[in-house]
Amino acid sequence: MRKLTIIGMPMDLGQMRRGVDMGPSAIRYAGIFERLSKLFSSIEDWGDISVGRPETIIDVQSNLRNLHLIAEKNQMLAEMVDKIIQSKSFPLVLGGDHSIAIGTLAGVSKHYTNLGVIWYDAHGDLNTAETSPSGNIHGMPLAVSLGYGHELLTNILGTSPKIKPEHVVIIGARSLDEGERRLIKELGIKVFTMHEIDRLGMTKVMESTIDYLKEKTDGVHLSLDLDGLDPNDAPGVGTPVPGGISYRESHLAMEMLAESGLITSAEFVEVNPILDERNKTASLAVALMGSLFGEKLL
Ligand code: B3U
Ligand code: MN
Ligand code: MN
Repeated sequence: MRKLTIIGMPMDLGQMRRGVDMGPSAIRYAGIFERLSKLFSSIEDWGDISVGRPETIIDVQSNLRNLHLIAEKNQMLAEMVDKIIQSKSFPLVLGGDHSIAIGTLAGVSKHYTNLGVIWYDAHGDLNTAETSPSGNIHGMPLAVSLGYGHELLTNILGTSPKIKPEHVVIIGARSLDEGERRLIKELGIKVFTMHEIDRLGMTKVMESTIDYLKEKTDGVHLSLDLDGLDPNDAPGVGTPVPGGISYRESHLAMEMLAESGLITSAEFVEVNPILDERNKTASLAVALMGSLFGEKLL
C-alpha cells in the first residue's frame, strides 16, 4: 500500500484576502488523518512551511504583489515536495492560496518527463504580470509552470517550463480574463468549462480527461482549487464564482480519478476558514480527498 506525506503551505501572499493562511489548520481539523488513515499504509505530516506575514510589498518594476517572498517560499516548498517523492511517498500539499502550485509543480515535475496536470478551478490561473487585472500571483501559477511569467517564479529548481500545454486539462472554468483566453487558444490547452460539464455531464468530462492524459503522461498532478466548486458547497474561498461544479459531480470526478490510478501528486488550495461556514469547505476538501484516494462505501 502507498505512503502519504502531507505538507501545509499557509500562504496568503498571492491574493488580497487574509485568512487563507489558516487553510492547512482547517483541513487538518476537519479530520484528514482519520479519513485517510485506512487508505494508506502510513501517513506522515511534515507540518507547515513558515511563510510569515509581512505587509504587502509590491515589486514596482514588475507590478507583482509579494513577488520575492512568494518565490522564496515556493522554492522551499519545491524542495520539500522533491524530498517527499524521493522518499517514495505521495505528496499532498495543503494551501494556502493557489500561488503555491508554483512550488508544488517545480518539485513534482523534476520526477517526470511528461507530467500531466488537472487544474480544477473556476479560473484559468494563466495570467502574467502583463495580463493580470490584479497583480495577484494566485492568478498566475499555471502560466508560470508553462514557462510564462517572472523568471524568479519560472526558474524555481532550475529549468522552465515545468509542464507542456498539451498535458494540461482545466476543469470548471467560468471566469477567464482576456489574456488567459488568448493563451488558451494560442497554446491549445484543453478546457472543460462549466458549459461542457453541463452539456456532457461529469462522467464524460472525466472519461475524456483520463483518456487525453493517460497515454502521453508519466504522472498526473491534481491541483484542486476549492473555488472550482459551487459557492453553495464551498463558501470558504476568497474569490467565489457562482454556477460551479457541484458536491456530487466533484465526488464523481475524484472517484473516477481514483479508479484510473493516474494521480501521482495533489494539492487542495484556497480554503479560507474566515469566510467559511462552520468549516464546511475544509470538510469538503477532506471528503474529496477520501474519494480521490479510493474510499469505498461498500
Ligand atoms: N483572474 C483574476 C481573478 C482570480 C484568479 N484566481 C483567483 N481569482 N482565485 C486574477 O486576479 O488573475
Ligand atoms: Mn486557482
Ligand atoms: Mn480559482
